[in-house]
Amino acid sequence: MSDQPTYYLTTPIYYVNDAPHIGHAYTTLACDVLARFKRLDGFDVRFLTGTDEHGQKVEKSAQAAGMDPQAFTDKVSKNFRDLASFMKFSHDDFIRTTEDRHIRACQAIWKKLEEAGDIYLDNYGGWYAVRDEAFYGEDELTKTADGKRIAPSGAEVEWVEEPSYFFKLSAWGDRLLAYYEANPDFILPDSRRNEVLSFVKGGLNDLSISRTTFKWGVPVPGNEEHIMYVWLDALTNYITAVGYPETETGDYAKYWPADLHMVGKDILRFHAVYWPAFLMAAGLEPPKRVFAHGWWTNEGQKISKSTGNVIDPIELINRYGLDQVRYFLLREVPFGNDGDFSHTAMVNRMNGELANDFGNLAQRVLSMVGKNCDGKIPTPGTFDADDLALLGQAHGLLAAVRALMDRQGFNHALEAIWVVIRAANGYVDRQAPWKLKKEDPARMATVLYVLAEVIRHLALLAQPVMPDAMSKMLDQLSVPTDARSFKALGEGGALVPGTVIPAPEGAFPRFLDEGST
Ligand code: ME8
Repeated sequence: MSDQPTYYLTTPIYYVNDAPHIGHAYTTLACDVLARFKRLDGFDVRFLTGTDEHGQKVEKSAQAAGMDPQAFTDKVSKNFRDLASFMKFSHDDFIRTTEDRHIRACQAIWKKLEEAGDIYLDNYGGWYAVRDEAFYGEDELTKTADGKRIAPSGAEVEWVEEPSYFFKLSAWGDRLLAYYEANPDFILPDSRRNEVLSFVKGGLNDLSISRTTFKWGVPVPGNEEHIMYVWLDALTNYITAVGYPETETGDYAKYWPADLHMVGKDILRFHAVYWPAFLMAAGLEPPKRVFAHGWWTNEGQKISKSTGNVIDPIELINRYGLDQVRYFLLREVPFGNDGDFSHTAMVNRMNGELANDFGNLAQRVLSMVGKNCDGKIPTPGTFDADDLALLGQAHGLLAAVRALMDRQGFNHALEAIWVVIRAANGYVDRQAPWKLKKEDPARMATVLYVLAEVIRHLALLAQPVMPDAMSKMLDQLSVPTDARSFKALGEGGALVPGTVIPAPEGAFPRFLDEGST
């Protein structure tokens, strides 16, 4: 077996009740950036995404569309795959819960839970929100003026009464708390961890894990009157995709436990409470981390179909460009917090940070190399203190960015890169290489070399967020494609003087606002 370290990360699998929107694109984007970062940093990465195709919510949506549920899920799931390719997501696998491999894995984990004595048959009577596919206690609900009961998520609940299998979740509270205690970074950010801790400390009820009143799901092994609760089915996708029930060899042995389940804050409880309890009960290891990010609003409004303000990621990208949107989404908000999308904020970041700060830096430097150095990487002389300070900042960047990415601090990682971009712009202004052409060409060569080398660092490190623009920038520095991993940031990777570079082309156009909203 190779000793290359592995990194297994997953997105939620999205319900196929509706078209993908910016929220779905955001979670998968964050994972894509991390997957690309880890690959460039030498890891054997497995990046999983997919669609959650069973359950009452999907069944109802299929009925509303007048379609058979399988035909309906085939159609909607394709929209998610199309978005993934449009956004150039680099997932290694796209799982659909209607696949045979998944049905096998679900039935296998069910049997393990049953053998372990963690499942019993009883009757369920309680409140259920189809929109959330979740059960709620009476004390969690509020009543509207017209007498409807509403879950904390805003979803309407209905009374459900039927025979049901239960999972003995109540028996797992102490073991979950011990797991959280032993693994302080299991739930990030910390504020979310505290929420989960107090939920579990408040005592856990057994969980209804089967339904009998509809059919669109995985049959319970041994009692086909029941289908498995859609969340037990859905969560199992994370092990299906690494070959469960085969655990001794193959991908499971290689990649499990997952390094990261990335989720939105709405579904943290399922991932940080139910899922590790299911896994421990089945004798399997829990994942290493669940990160719950925040919620996007649109110009201050909750994104919802009923208000008609759903942001279509494809429209956004057609308007602003893929890398620009990728950058904005991860730069605008401290990852974990809620964020508000606005066209003004988007255009400001595109023009200020991409076109001005970074784009101009590269454009100015590369044009000077083109004009004043015969289009070749110049040969530097001895570096002075100003040169060494800037080079030192660039050389320190990988370690800083890596530490931030390891805690999913995307915006901080981008800020760290921009600190060096701004420092490089300050250096250009101070050193004024355009003046040196006549006065001191040898010094000009040194200054332009330092700048080209710093731009190489910046472009390499920004690749995960903006793969196309950075590939273009690295092409313009004639960095060979096999010298674009982070290994090239170490010794021996520096630009080779004399290398011919092509005529420069802007990586980031300025966005001219044509009276947008
Ligand atoms: O919950 N802002 O699927 P789902 C940020 N099938 N992220 C958002 C968002 C917004 N406004 N809206 C959606 C499910 N998301 C289950 C998951 S996993 C085993 C099963 C993102 O289609 C965010 O990641 O409702 C959220 O957790 C997810 O989409 C919910 O997707």
